[in-house]
Amino acid sequence: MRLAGLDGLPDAVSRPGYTPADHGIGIVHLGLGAFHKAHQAAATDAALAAEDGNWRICGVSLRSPEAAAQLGPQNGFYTLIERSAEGSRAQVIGSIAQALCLGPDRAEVLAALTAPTTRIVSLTVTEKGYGLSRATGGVDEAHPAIAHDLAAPEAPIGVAGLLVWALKARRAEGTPPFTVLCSDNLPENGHLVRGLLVDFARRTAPEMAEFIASEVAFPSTMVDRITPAATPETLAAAEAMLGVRDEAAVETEAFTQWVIEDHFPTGRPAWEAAGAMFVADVKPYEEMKLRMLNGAHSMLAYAGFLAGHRHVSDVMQDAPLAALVRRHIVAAAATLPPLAGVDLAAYTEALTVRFANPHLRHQTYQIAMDGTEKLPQRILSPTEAAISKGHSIEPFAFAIAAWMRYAMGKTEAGETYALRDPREDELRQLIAVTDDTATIVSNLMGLPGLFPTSLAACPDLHRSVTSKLETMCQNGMANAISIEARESSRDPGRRGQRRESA
Ligand code: CS2
Repeated sequence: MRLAGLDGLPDAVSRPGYTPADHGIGIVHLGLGAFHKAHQAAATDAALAAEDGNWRICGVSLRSPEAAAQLGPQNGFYTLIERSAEGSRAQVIGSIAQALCLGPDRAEVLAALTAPTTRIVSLTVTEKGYGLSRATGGVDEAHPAIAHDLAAPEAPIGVAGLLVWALKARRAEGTPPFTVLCSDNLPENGHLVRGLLVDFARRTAPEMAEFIASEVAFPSTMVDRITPAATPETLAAAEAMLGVRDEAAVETEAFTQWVIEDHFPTGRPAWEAAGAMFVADVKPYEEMKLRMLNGAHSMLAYAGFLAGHRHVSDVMQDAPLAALVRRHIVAAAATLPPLAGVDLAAYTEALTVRFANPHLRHQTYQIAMDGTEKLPQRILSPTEAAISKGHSIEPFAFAIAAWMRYAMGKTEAGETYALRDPREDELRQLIAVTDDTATIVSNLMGLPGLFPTSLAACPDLHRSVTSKLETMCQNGMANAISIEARESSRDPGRRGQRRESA
């Protein structure tokens, strides 16, 4: 038996506090993955229970048919399992009305994007899904979907192409534009996506560029909920809790946070019901989360993976590495301006507890993917801030060196692994041409569009990263972690202040 409705579920399983079929679709979501199911779809479920409205979701995968195949036969229903020290809680979510895959369901996807009832198009397509050039803020012409859509703007397959096409079609029909809500871990994500769409329009539908810049709303948001990829164990756990099979179940932590700029000219669900916070400027919250949570996540993923830790919770059991995680979060916090109402020390403590959650099987290898897309906002931007404030660069240099060691693509036992990074080939080539660590560091720091010039040309950073990478390569990651943790505890001055080195 497979989950397909709400009848007959055990009492311990919570179910929607509204009748899903009574609510129409108001949101098209691109990127129908685990994170969306654990975060925005769950928040929309709470909003629908709190306030009437046609805000159910048409979920779309741009490439993989998997999510639609899982959710379709279940009428969009799936189980969200929350895992915390208090135990596991299962909830069936009813906010997804339709699940599509662009390839086979193209006509339905285009119809949903142009429907006057669609008032929000939200996005979680991962950092690399946009085809954004960080150097220009416009499109990256080499990105496969961008290249395709620039050549064939009438048959789009990527985010920029689809949204510009849909906004143009709506305008021609006299339908107001939808609000574009980017929920990926990018700094000022609304602003970035606006720049992407305006540039794409300039090249393919110039009359739309000014319209998009001035008439379409792109509220920025900070989203937070640690959500591992679902595994066969997730599905088995859901089956044990529900008594029926659920191919779309997902598990997550109890914590959830959503900070949003309240700029939705055509309305929005009552996401406050799920604890969402509406603010005028989301940037300080985004910076806090990207630098403290995601920056530490990336560092612990590279170092932890190579030290043999499969899960984030295993990392937090490794005392020297856990000390470095804490050092990283504290150093990242020191780069931030004070934020009214937010206690960064308490946030630091909460993060270490969340990372240590033994009930969540969050793989270091999952977080380690797409390093070239994640490093700028997570590690490099706080490194620049630390330098300009005269703080120690050691925590950031350690994170950068760990990423470089990871980019070598081989464990200490000699096993190769896929980097799962869009620039994997370039990285491998830059590393393969030499055995000299300092040259590897120069090569990787010189990768076009990755390190800002201020960092690529910083001798202190180069020296520190080289020395740490040498230790990692020669002594192994576990020893490098112990050495780093020992040095940092012996020399607390290095934590807050930059050494007066040559
Ligand atoms: C993680 C994030 O995979 C990653 O890169 O750092 O997905 C992280 O779990 C979320 O941003 C938490 O909100």
